[in-house]
Amino acid sequence: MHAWPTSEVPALPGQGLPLRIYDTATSSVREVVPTGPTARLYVCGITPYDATHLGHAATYNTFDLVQRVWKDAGHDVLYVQNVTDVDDPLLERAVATGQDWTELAARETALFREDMTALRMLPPAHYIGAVESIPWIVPLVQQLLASGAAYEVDGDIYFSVESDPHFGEVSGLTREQMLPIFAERGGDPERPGKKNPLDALLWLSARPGEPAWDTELGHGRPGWHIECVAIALKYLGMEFDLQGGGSDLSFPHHEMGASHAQVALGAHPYARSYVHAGMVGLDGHKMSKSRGNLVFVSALRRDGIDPAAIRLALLAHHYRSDWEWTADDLDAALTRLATWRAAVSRPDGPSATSLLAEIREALADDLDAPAALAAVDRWAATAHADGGEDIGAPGLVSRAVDALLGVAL
Ligand code: 5CA
Ligand code: ZN
Repeated sequence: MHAWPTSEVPALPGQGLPLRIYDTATSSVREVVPTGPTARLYVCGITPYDATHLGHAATYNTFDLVQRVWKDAGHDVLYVQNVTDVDDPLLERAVATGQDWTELAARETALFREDMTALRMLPPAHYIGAVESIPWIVPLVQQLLASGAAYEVDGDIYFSVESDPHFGEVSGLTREQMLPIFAERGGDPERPGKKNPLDALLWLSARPGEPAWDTELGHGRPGWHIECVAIALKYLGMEFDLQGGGSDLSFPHHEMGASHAQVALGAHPYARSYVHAGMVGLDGHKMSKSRGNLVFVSALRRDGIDPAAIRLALLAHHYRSDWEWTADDLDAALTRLATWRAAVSRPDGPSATSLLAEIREALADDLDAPAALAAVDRWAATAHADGGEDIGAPGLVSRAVDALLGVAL
């Protein structure tokens, strides 16, 4: 699949700081310094059955900041993202609305690309669909079967969680905590014939009326977790630097993915860090396609809202906190954007050297975007009040805000 066009990242003087970020697996803020010159990042992509909402945008904004901090610290970034373009929720929506599932997926993926472009999210180098990844999924499942880590239940294939001594290390949940979450998030703990209720589906044999592919595993389609594993291993290999997604993916998705890979390759760990963004809510509930309480990025754009303001509204919340979208978020962002634009439009301003250092420090400190915004606010307030002597300052601020926060002033 093709991704979306890139936004130039302006060059900045000096160099950024190493990224410290909260790793779910160790429950701690740690320096995640890439092992080589190229940082390897996998971020779970959308299931394209509805338009991009602000919760998705907040999560992708988080990992866009990760890339910007790494680049500023002198790394290249190899970024991979998937599209879950065949899975139950997509097929169910297609049937419910009388659409062809491939057309639904293609249309929503196209809209996602437009939204990401408008929000200046840096594109992945490899943007890969589940369907495209079937040829890499099949040998992985075969490997798991051969080693006894996978087994059949009525023609479907399951992963045995007991085959991985590290199972549970990503989310840190107990079995009692896992069980209800597994059932809520696509798992089937009650299915008869499974060795362990938590065992996850690797391969689903063909169901009437559903798409299926002819492979060495039989006629069927892949499970969800193995899709991301196959794509990540193909393009990044084991021990890549960071696996990202929203907090609803820590279990079971990232836990299972790590176990699938660790057992199939006999190596550990799958990713060097697991980073999760908080959930954005609306009217008291997590924004979700299934609940339908959504604010779409594309709807805001259609209403003429500047995407830079949408992005500033996201940046005003720390990525790890859960928060509720309200109309005030957008009003505050629009005011801030106008203030910043006026300040960088002046012929000169107060020196911005320390501001650049403050933005870098804030972002390197567990992506503290709200602190970075506050630093720019302070500079803009001084620029309005006193003007300044530095003719390079407005240009430096607009380049720094663009390069580090993805906001074009
Ligand atoms: N295709 C899978 C990942 S492989 C999937 O979870 N797709 S999704 O469309 O449901 O979600 C895409 C990303 O947005 C995931 O990282 C998910 O955690 C995140 N996300 C979904 N809803 C919210 C929300 N309300 N707030 C923040 N992030 C969200
Ligand atoms: Zn995923």
